[in-house]
Amino acid sequence: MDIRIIPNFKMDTEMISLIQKEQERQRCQLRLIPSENYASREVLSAVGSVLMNKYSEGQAFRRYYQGNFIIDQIEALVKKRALKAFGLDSDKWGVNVQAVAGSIANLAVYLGLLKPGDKLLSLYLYEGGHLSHGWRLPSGKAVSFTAAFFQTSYYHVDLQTQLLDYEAVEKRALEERPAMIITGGTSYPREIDYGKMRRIADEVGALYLADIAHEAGLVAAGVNQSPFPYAHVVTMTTRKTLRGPVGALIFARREFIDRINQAVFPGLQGGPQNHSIAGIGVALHEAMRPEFKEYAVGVVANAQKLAKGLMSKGYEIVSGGTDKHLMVVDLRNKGIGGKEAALALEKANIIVNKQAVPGETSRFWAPSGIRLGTPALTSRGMREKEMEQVALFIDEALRNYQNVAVLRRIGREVRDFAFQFPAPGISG
Ligand code: DSN
Repeated sequence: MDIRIIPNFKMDTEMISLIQKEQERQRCQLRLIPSENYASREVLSAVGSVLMNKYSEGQAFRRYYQGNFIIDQIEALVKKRALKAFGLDSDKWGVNVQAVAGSIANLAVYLGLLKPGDKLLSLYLYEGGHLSHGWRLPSGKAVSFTAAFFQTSYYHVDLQTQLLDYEAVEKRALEERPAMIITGGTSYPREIDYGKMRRIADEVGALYLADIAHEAGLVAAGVNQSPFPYAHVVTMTTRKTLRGPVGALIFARREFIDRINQAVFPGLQGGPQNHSIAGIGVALHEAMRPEFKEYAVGVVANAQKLAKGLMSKGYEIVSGGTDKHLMVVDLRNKGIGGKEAALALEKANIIVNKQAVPGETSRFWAPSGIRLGTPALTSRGMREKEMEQVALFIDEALRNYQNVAVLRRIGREVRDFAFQFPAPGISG
């Protein structure tokens, strides 16, 4: 297969062979990790372009180095598209497009708006939060730098319903008196009541950060609720449901954006990744087309269908379903660990990740569940009918998780199945 986006890359046969193998893997496997997707050929072209040859520290039209006339126009265009994609008024909101990843975006928010030692309140990691929201091990050891520089505290889901209990969140906020309340993360499968979270933040005098890294594309398409009417700051990554490159966007109300810009550069980063910023711009352009709305509707319908298919086979889905693109399967009733399940599924060409579950009773590296999502499969044109088949593949593989011969046979069937659906950026 040709790597058309980098046509001069023909001499390093060792590297080109590895890239081709990864392309092939992405084409022949069912990729169910909810934070992954397929970027379009146009996004890949922007990211693989000469824009990465330029240094451009500073903000658009206010750079430290010369030669940024074109880069300035690119960054200004991406900012304009970012505000438009989320329906925001530029008099009220600013956006920073330079953070290289979601964790850095969140750190920039804390460094820009808080003082070291201030307290954060966020969702407990095992119930769907994120490392960059200030995770400490139960022993108290800080795992991320966020926890080293800021005090952290957590709110929880209700262990019966596995849903956020807003009264409990309010109680926790009143006890902890945080400087910032954070929502979002990596695996909470339900809509969040952003209005309630803002009211709780106001009650304790906290700022409210909504991290919508996972559901950014669903929010842009209007398929999931928007936090923008309520949050002071919204962060997101761009390579998940938004189908862009690695990168992040930080939206902040006008009074906060300058401090956040300063925290990104010179606070945390040097020259911005202009190629990724352009790729984000292309992805935002795609996300404003009517087909993207259809895509986002499909992502959620597929996730709901897949959850239903698995539940009909006796799998426990955390919170009983999903409002989004992802679900967490608690495997404790099946007598198989999340790690064994993920390794067995990989042998069958089905790629998921092991995942802690609410009320986790096992170790973090060998948790009790797996996490599945539909953004990548939906990008390949799979719909609800195909989700029935995907649920059958998963169930058969998990029932035979110790039988390598059966897993290999399922793997061949999965490969034939996957090949029927073009992979954007590779075969589409
Ligand atoms: N790695 C991302 C995810 O899979 O959700 C979060 O950083």
